[in-house]
Amino acid sequence: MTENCRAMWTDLGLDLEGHTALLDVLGKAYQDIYLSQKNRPEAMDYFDFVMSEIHGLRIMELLDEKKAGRKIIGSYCVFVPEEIVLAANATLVGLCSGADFATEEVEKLLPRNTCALIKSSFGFKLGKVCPYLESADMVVGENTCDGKKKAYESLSHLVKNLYVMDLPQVKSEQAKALLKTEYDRFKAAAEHLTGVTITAESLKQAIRTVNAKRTAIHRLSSLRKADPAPISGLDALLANQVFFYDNPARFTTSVNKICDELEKRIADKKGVFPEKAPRILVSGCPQAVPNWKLPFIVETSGAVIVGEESCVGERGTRNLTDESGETIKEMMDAIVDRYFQVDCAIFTPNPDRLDHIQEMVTACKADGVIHYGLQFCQPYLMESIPVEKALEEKNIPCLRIETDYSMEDVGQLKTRVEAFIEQLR
Ligand code: BJ8
Repeated sequence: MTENCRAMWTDLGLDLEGHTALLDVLGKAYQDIYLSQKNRPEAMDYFDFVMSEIHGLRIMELLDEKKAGRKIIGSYCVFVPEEIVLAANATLVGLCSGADFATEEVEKLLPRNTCALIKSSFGFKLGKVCPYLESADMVVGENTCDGKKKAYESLSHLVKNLYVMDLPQVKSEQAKALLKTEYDRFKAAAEHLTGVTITAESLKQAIRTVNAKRTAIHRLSSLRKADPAPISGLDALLANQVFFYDNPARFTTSVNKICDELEKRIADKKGVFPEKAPRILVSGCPQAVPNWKLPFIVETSGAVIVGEESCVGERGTRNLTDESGETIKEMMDAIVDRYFQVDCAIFTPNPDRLDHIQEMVTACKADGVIHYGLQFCQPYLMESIPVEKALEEKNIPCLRIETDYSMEDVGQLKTRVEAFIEQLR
């Protein structure tokens, strides 16, 4: 840790002791989980570097952007449109985290039986350990699940620049009109924050930039269809996680570089796991950095994860925004069309998600599905039962797990995952 970083974190108001403890745990987990993998693509070096500097160089870059007049907007959900943020001359960063922190303090503000994702957002704020949150000029909360929307009421007392976006919960024309109204309101708020008026040119460029990011991820996903799998699920998940932090153009180049390497590996029939290793699709709640618990268990038990039906994965990146619009109105409509297809479990009914899971099983050539539900996440836990039923009807094995960010259940999970993998063999 350089002196420059320490000074930067102090200026941001971080608690240095707590932050150092967090980085130590993160560094150790990364070493044990990621760097211990064999036969990784060389291009993953870039992602190793990003992770080693995730609270260092990347934060310096963001602060440099701020000095140059750009604004930083933080978000907790894939419904916050990066296209609008970029077009308003701001940078979007993801704020969800995948580790428990300051739990005792958190439970003074939130019920114990709140999902780990929400609790960790509070923990990172209360413990003053997130430089992204502290750099953000605006933090966007969204009315999605009940847990999040009520939590933002409390978060508004801790984060002075919180902006709450309303979101529909059904897929009707009125609901789409609500999304449109909310995206127009967000566009105005982003313009107000940055002092920059979005133009047709800036919006078009922003749509292209975000589409390029998503297209690179699509390319990566389709290469994971190969057997033997050319990349581990852990590494692919990491790319999907870094999607929320990195400079968009650099991210796109880096993912494409991995893909170039994977194409060669596939041609040489080179994989990270032996041919015919059981292939698993993970479906359910988002897995934010450093929540690598499930893929680590799966991939140290002899199976490979070949896709993530998740917001840190396919659900977040599946659709592109139509680039053909010429006016701001046409492009804003295209953005609404694109995001309205996101099949988060907060929607009712939500049949598209069932279809998408089955489509992904076929596309990824998965042998089975693990439904990943965070404890106390009603939307995804509720949907896990119809998901399992629909898969069983098609003779696709499914394992439903419910867990949190702690390591207490690792042994028990490993036993269940190993038994499931045996069944797939
Ligand atoms: S679009 S999945 S990113 S809301 S795990 S907080 S649902 S209780 S994260 Fe999400 Fe947007 Fe939907 Fe995607 Fe609530 Fe469940 Fe917790 Fe969750």
